Amino acid sequence: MRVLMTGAAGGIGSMIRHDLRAIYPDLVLSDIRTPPDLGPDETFIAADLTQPADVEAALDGIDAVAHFGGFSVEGPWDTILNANIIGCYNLFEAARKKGVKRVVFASSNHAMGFYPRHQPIGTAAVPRPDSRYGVSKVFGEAVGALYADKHGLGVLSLRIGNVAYKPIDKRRLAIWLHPEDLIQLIRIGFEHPGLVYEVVYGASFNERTWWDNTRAFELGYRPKHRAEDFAAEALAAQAKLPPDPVGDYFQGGTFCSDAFTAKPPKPASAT
Ligand code: 15L
Repeated sequence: MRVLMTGAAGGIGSMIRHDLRAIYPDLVLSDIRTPPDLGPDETFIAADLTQPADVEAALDGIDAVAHFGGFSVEGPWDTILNANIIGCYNLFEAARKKGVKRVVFASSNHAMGFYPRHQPIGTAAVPRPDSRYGVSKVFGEAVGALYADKHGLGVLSLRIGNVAYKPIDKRRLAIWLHPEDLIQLIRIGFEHPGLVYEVVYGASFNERTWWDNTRAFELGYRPKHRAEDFAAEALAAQAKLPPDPVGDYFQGGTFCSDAFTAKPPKPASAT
């Protein structure tokens, strides 16, 4: 299987690209900028997601795409529009034209960030994005579903929590995703037979989770990493953070409190 990873120069790309290449030796990396530590044995093609011709050239001869390209946090509308909305559309359209079979789309927990932490949600919950960034992820999931149903691409949308080697605060104890568990989810997206369109949460084995990830388990996901092993460290780090009544209430954290002008939520115990 010839695999392309977009966003290869980003944080997640740097964490997983070597392990991904051990599984898919023909891995092609792509980004708008060259990864600074690109090795001589890695294949890289520069592509600006806003340029359809660039994206089509990157997808030439590719069977499966891990789409991690775009802007990975909240940003100005122009940035989100170009990198995450136009860029994502260009990716799926190029995948259709080039006969790509599978796309794993890096969606985000921020598509659902305005659910309170005390309200567990599954993959069928209505989107409640917490930012322009979150809106772009809802858009990407919708484009993925369209291209799966209308054009027969197999698409897996991963609503990723926080990819890191360990959870760094209380919120991350609920949403953490170890890079190895992320690779397992990408493999499901590429290899699960008969996959049409699926949404799953990108989370490791987190006992404090807010998400019902039954569908991921049905597809064969067995996370190996357990957030609670780092609980003492993460809670000590949390204790040093200033209180954030909005961010601490909602699943999306600071993405919710940033530029928040609505009525502040009542604490969970009072609702
Ligand atoms: C994301 O979607 C971001 O890409 C990442 O930088 C983190 O902010 C993460 O969510 C998170 O919620 O911790």
